[in-house]
Amino acid sequence: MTEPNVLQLDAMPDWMASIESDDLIVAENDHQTNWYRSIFISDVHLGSKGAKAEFLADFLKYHQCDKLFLVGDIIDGWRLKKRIFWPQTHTNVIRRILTKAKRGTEVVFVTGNHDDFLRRYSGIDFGNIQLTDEAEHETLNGDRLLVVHGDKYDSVIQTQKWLAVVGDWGYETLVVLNRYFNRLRQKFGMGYWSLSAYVKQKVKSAVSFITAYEEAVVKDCREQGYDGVVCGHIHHPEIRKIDEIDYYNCGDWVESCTAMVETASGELKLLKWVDIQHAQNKQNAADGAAAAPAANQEALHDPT
Ligand SMILES: [Mn+2]
Repeated sequence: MTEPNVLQLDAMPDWMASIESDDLIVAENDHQTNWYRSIFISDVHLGSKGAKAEFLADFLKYHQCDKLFLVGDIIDGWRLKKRIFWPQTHTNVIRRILTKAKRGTEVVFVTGNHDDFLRRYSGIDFGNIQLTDEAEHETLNGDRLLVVHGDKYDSVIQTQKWLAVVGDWGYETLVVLNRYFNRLRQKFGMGYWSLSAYVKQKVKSAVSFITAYEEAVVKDCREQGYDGVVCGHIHHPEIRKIDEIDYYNCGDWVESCTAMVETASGELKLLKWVDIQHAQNKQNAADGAAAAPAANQEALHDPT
């Protein structure tokens, strides 16, 4: 792998300067929000076409937390180096995160391999946003969790390399197919469904890789004396107890669109955007509102 180039910004982008007068704050206050002790999100891949940025922006709007962990591959620096792709929806995700930080959420940005251009800045703490390669989180029940993206475990796995698996079943093609497939579903008024995640589950080589990966993560976690681990990287959301160690994988916002949350009572659980979307659509229908487009929940009623 070649040495990553540092992304250079000539000036502060307009959207950063305009956070002070953020209209999103008003929008958020107008709606019911779900509060969590902490939220963990990974593998958003902003800057790539596969990123479901609209979904995530919507999720961040309706879910609040004391601590937000970005568990790596939030920005796809690899993709951006090849070609600049940055639509407004991707900016909206960044704005939502910065707005949260500004309003008191502690944001911990754990770097991943696709945003490894940030790793040279690890340790920097600006305001409510901290940049790091690894973090620790203590749950309400006192469990110590290692928070790490997880790409470093690729090299530990003997059987197969992740990239080899990815090459195997034409991952890129699947992600593109998935996009068209869901556009079609949307046309027919159907909700989002991940074709690529489905296919991945059916491919044996991918399954054996995932198992080996999980074991490698848990082994390191135990050696370091943690009770559990929160990671991402393999785009496979999961909650599992492996030999007394809690394994939490946040999933991703390219296929599965999932987030790991710690509830007010200290329990970790997986939220699926698909479920949230269905609940919102149901609510909209019950309110007699016109069917809202899949990623536009602006019409959601004030639930008070
Ligand atoms: Mn990764």
